[in-house]
Parts: sequence; C-alpha cells; structure tokens
Amino acid sequence: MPVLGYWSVRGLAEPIRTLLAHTGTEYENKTYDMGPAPTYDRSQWLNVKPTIDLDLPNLPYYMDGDVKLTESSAIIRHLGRKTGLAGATEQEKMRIDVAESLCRDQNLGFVRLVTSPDYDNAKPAFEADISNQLQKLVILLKDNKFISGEKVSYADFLILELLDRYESFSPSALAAFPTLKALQTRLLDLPGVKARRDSPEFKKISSRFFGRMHPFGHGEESY
Ligand SMILES: N[C@@H](CCC(=O)N[C@@H](CS)C(=O)NCC(=O)O)C(=O)O
Repeated sequence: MPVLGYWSVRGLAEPIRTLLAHTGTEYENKTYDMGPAPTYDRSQWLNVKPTIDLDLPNLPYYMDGDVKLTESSAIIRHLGRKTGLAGATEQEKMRIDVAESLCRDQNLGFVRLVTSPDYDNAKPAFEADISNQLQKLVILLKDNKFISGEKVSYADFLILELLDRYESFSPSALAAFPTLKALQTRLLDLPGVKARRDSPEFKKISSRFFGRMHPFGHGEESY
C-alpha cells in the first residue's frame, strides 16, 4: 500500500491527502508528532530520517513501490498525472500551472507571516493584502466550474487548502468573493473530499495548518 508521511498537521500534505481521498486511493497516512513547547521535539521523525529509503529524506514523502518521492509539488503532480487530474488540454495544463504558482506564492506569504519574529506587527499588512491575493484567483477562475475548466484537477486541492487557511485566519475573508466561496463549496461537496473532512483523522488536525510552534494555525487545542 502507498505511504504518505508527514507531520500530524495539514501543512504541505493536506492537498495531497485531499487528492488521495478524492480518487479513493488506499494509502497509509503515516504521521509524525512534534513534541510540545518549549522544545517542540522532532525526534519522532528525526530518528527515522537517516534510515528511510529516500534520496532526499524530507516531509512530506510518498512511497509506492518504485516511487519514492519527496517535494510536495513533485508528489501532487505525480499523483495528478497518475489519476488523470493534471489537465488534458494545453489550456487546462496552463491554468493548472498558473494556479499552482499563485498558491505557492500565497502559501509562502503565510509562511513568512507565521515565522516572522514580529508576528503581531506583520499581521495587519498581511491582512490588508488578502483581498488582492484572492482577486488573482478570481481572475484566473473566471466563470469556470474548477480552476482548470470543467474538470477538477490537483490544483483545486491546493486552492482549497489556501482558501481554508485564509478563512481560518480571517473568517470573513471569502465574503466578498462569491465565485471562490462557490468553488470551495463545490470541492468540499465531492464525495471523497467530504468523507475526508468528516473523518476523525481530519477532525483531529483541522485547525493545524502549521506546526504547533507558530502563532497562527498551530491547532494547539487539538493536541
Ligand atoms: N520543498 C519541500 C519543503 C519540505 C519541508 O520544509 N518540510 C518541513 C515541514 S513543512 C519539514 O519539517 N521537513 C522535515 C525535515 O526537514 O527533516 C516540499 O515542498 O516538500
């Protein structure tokens, strides 16, 4: 059975888990727990890291027979191609590439914020820029059903995670963006995605967008 390894948080792995759930792929969701403050002990993973059969050991990793992959974007692209969720036409593929790139930039913005040594002072500027960032997704989506067009693709799962993050950070973030809210609802209504969201495994980590040492998305109440 394939194995997906990651911290017991959403982070870089949740879009991959969502794709696996949507495609009904059986897999072992191998999670590593980080210890509590003040040390946030990472030994559960660090003890395994030197011995694991990966060229570039890291989290997330994905192993399925000869496939031994790290790098979250390589994993989701591989699974997208394998499951027919990577676009069929050049138009669809280009839209997926643009969406993936926008998500990468916006996720980086989040990471910069939560790792900022001056989080409280960095927060207002980040908050004020959310609308500009979301507007880019609106422009890309237009009146399409999914980000690549009529068919769901792996990029939609990257977008879903990003939209969830924004809403968790600022509950009214999507209020002025009905097309994005509708996309989020459409994705959450996909049977496999719904099943994942209703699962005890997901509920345990639903507020853990980042590691537990961060000032936002640490999900501390769920540990
Ligand atoms: N570029 C890598 C980044 C991976 C990464 O930074 N993983 C973090 C968690 S988000 C980690 O703790 N890795 C374990 C390690 O460094 O040993 C990817 O996209 O997968």
